[in-house]
Amino acid sequence: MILGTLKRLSHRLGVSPQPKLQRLSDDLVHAQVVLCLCISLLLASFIAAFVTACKRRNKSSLTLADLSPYMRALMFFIAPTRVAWPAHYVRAARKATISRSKQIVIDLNDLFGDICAGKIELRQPDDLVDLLRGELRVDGWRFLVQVDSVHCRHVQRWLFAESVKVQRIDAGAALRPEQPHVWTLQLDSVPPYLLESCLVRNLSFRYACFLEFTTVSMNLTPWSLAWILSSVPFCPHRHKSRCMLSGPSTTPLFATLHATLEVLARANAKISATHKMSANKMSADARTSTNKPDSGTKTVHAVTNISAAHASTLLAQRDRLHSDTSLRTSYIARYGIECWRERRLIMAWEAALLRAGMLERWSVELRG
Ligand SMILES: *[C@@H]1O[C@H](CO)[C@@H](O)[C@H](O)[C@H]1NC(C)=O
Ligand SMILES: CC(=O)N[C@H]1CO[C@H](CO)[C@@H](O)[C@@H]1O
Repeated sequence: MILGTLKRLSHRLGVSPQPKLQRLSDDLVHAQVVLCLCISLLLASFIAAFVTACKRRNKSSLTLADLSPYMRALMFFIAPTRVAWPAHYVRAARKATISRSKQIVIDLNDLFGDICAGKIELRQPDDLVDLLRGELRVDGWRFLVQVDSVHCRHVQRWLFAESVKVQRIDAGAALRPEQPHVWTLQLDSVPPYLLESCLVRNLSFRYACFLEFTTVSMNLTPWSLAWILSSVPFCPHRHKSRCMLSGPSTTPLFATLHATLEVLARANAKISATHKMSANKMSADARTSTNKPDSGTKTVHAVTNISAAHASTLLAQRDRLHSDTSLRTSYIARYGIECWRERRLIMAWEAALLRAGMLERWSVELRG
């Protein structure tokens, strides 16, 4: 524009533009042409890229052969029970293949839902140990478990509801099969604020007994992914409330060995105090009695980490539920096949958590 005005001005003045000015205008025109060329080249390459992207998307036509490395790795962990995989596995395979992430992301809810519905099966419950540790790798593919925010909110809501609910003591007690005169008290479903009174009442009468309970490992931070995965056996699940005798319990999520032993010490002190009182009364009533009344308190004889043994017990029960025909038939008749599948999965899950060190099972041996 400036050049144009200059030219017009010089024309009107009857002077030809100076050669220097002429060269300047030529250079400018040259630069403009180069710029135009650059822009059109850029545009062209953009269009080309867009078209290829579109083509690739149209061709979500990744062939089965393209997906097969993913599917082969996935098949190592789970097996479809029907001819076709549920659609979301194929979608995930496509996504991972396009992004070349080499990751197989397993959604917790999908996994439980598909197994309960009988669409897929675990190949080896043992693989859950590595999966939960985040160490399951097949052919360079890494398996990850994912928990969505909906599941976390469910757990939060359940914890809150349990914390305001008035609970009853539900201490399961059973004779030990290997020592038929010794009792084991299962503390997992005793709410923390009732634990002390439960121990006072139950221990006063028993000479020797074992306390057993599960805790989440101290190494896990509450609400971390590992913690949420560890809470699965205790949370209410699809069919769990119907098919479990003891029902879901929040106690193991916050119990620690240390805190439980402290409560035990307080319970012991109370038992000892009541015994002293009754002993005093007795000796006042009958001074002739020479029998020294027993103090009633218990001493901790041993504290044992029984995680590995408990995991084996769970796996054995899981196998029995599968291979013992009469047990299987009656279980399925009573609770339904989906519940049966879920129960077996949760047993395998809990055993894997114990073996991965995410849950711990403790046994405290008490002697009078
Ligand atoms: C308890 O035993 C399990 C399995 O043997 C082990 O992974 C875990 O680290 C042990 N926990 C403690 C606190 O010793
Ligand atoms: C086995 C046993 O005696 N369990 C008892 C423990 O204490 C609670 C609370 O009193 C009882 O309900 C259980 O029966």
